[in-house]
Amino acid sequence: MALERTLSIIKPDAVEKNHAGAILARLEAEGFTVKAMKRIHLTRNEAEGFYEEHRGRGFFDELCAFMSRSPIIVLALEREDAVARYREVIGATDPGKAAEGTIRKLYGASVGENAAHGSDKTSTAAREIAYFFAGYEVSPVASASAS
Ligand code: DAT
Ligand code: MG
Repeated sequence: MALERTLSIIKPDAVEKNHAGAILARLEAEGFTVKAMKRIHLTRNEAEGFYEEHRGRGFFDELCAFMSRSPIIVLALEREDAVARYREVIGATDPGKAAEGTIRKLYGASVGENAAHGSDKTSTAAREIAYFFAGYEVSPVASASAS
């Protein structure tokens, strides 16, 4: 299996409830390495740009209002099979349907406020990492084992 990267967001609800540290510790315990990280407060336009693929869907306005209501923590994470493994660790989109022990089950309140974001495939991960991080902010892939 290939070493991959994925984009993780600890969403406003989880940051507001001071769950960011527990979530980061869990991700490290699951074998993810932090390649870039920052805390930012998105504007409404920035949230809409990130979720552009969902524009026009019924939950789009609610989603972008939520994602821009308070700060988030954004991470570029690396491990073997990172995209799929990360989505297993966060669990299903709806916390009510997420498996026991997953991050969304533990920390999410509803399908809208579900504590964490994860890229859905490697091509999406590359776009999402580039959306939040300039090249110099992310450890180069080629030297990943040395950094
Ligand atoms: P995921 O975040 O699991 O990739 P998604 O890409 O389908 O899920 O949707 C992006 C986010 O939009 C999701 O994390 C929460 C919100 N969302 C999705 N479906 C929703 C719904 N039916 N009602 C409210 N919010 C929803
Ligand atoms: Mg998605």
